[in-house]
Amino acid sequence: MTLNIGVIGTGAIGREHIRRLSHTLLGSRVVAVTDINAEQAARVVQELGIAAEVYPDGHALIAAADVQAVLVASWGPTHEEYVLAAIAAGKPVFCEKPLATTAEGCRRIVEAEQAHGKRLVQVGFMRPYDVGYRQLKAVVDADRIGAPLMIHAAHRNPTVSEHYSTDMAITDTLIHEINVLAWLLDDHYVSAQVVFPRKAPAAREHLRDPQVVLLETAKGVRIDVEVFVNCQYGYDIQCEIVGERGIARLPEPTSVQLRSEARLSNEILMDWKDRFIAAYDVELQAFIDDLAAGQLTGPSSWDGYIAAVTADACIKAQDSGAIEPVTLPSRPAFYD
Ligand code: NAI
Ligand code: ISE
Repeated sequence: MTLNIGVIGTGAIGREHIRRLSHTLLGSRVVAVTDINAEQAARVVQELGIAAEVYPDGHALIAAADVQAVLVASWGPTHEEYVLAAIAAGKPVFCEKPLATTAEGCRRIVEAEQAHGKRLVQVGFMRPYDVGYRQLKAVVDADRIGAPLMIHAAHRNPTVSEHYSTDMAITDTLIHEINVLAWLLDDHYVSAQVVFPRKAPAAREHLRDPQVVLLETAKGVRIDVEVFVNCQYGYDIQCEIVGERGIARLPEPTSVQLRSEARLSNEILMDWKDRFIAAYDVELQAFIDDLAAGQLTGPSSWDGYIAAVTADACIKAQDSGAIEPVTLPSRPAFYD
């Protein structure tokens, strides 16, 4: 059976997802697209050679009779409205992160989904589908380094657009670590602090970059995440878990090792699209397959909600400089 998907937002990741849904994955086709930039939406349809109708807006797309599932890849502030509309229409929805830009917005989605009575939402947290993170988790779960004590992590982008603000380092960037590190440790956060080193010269005037986020978990694990979005040299994701009797590191992406010009070297990727290309394929294939099997199992709206609650504490900590508590509600049985 082929799942007919409508895609809202045909920008950087929207286009990538349309490509993989149309040409890489099994069991899906894109039958509808929309973007506030209608010309761009039409261009994407043409360039990717697909037979999708271009709709005037997201609500018309969600209502379309042939759209069986929705993928939201528009700007973050529009996500809540479209996810709620998809739930109201009883249609499954894959929503790129963030699920909503506020914890209250995520809460409204969680409540609407529970009122519907069945899971309809998967959030685009793809790192738990990345083979390197899965290997890391397998090492921890098999007790090969003892119980985790600390994590040292880094999320580095070569550069960001002029619209990127200091709080987006949390809501747009750190949000992936918030999700994947809790999943790795099978734990949740209890406090957050943010400290700012000397500012990088490449960072625009309004942006405080880099920043170091210090998280503490319920089991007492201490985590430092460096978020540095003007590092210039590459897109670089690092994660090292220090356990009671060993250390486990996230594998580097594979790259050809070069011996040339008196150097031994490996290339570093520049673009997030390439770093997690396989993980995006796997997460969306899981969405399609789970819907065919009748039950979503990937990152849920509850995961989106608790990530947003944690992000709120981090943003508060950016301003206060203090250690801020993270107070998470308990998980409803609906999301077990
Ligand atoms: P982008 O700016 O390249 O694309 C967003 C598109 O949404 C634009 O074409 C814009 O015209 C369109 N848009 C805005 N408001 C709309 C509306 N009301 N209706 C329809 N279209 C609308 O941004 P990008 O990088 O593609 O990011 C989109 C979302 O995906 C963001 O929430 C971002 O955080 C997330 N993202 C997730 C990634 C991941 O690793 N999971 C990677 C990159 C982005
Ligand atoms: C982007 O929005 C993403 O979600 C990427 O995965 C992330 O690594 C990057 O920093 C963000 O800008």
